[in-house]
Amino acid sequence: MSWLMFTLRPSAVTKLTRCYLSADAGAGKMATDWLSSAEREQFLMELRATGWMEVKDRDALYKELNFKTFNQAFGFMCRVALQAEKMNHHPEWFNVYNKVQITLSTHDCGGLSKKDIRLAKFIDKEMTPHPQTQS
Ligand code: H2B
Repeated sequence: MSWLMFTLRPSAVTKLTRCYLSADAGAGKMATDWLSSAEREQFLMELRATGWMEVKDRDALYKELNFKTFNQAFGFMCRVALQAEKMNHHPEWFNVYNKVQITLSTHDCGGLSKKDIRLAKFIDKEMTPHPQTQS
């Protein structure tokens, strides 16, 4: 592994390091965001089942969400934005009226990481109607 560090450009090494290990200062624990190929296949299978698609020519996930109203779309975006801030991991998204188009990828890694999976699953949970609102 050490030879790899000397053959890669410093910026690439920084990116790889940032991607592979992200220190969670609050809990003082080191968490790896790196996806193993087995984890990647499993998570992508789960997310495809809920409408996520892999982006062509880029290691990223894409999903299009339609809401009844702009208010519902924007309220959803507010909730996801708060979660993104909490995770320090942000979506690339576009909103027109009741439609939200979301792309997830980890810029520090140049591709998908566990953070994208976590945020995608949070988004899917936000889309599931809560029992008390099913009136
Ligand atoms: N969001 C995403 N999608 N990828 C990142 O690599 C990323 C991010 N990095 N949000 C964070 C912010 C980084 O730029 C800041 C400096 O911690």
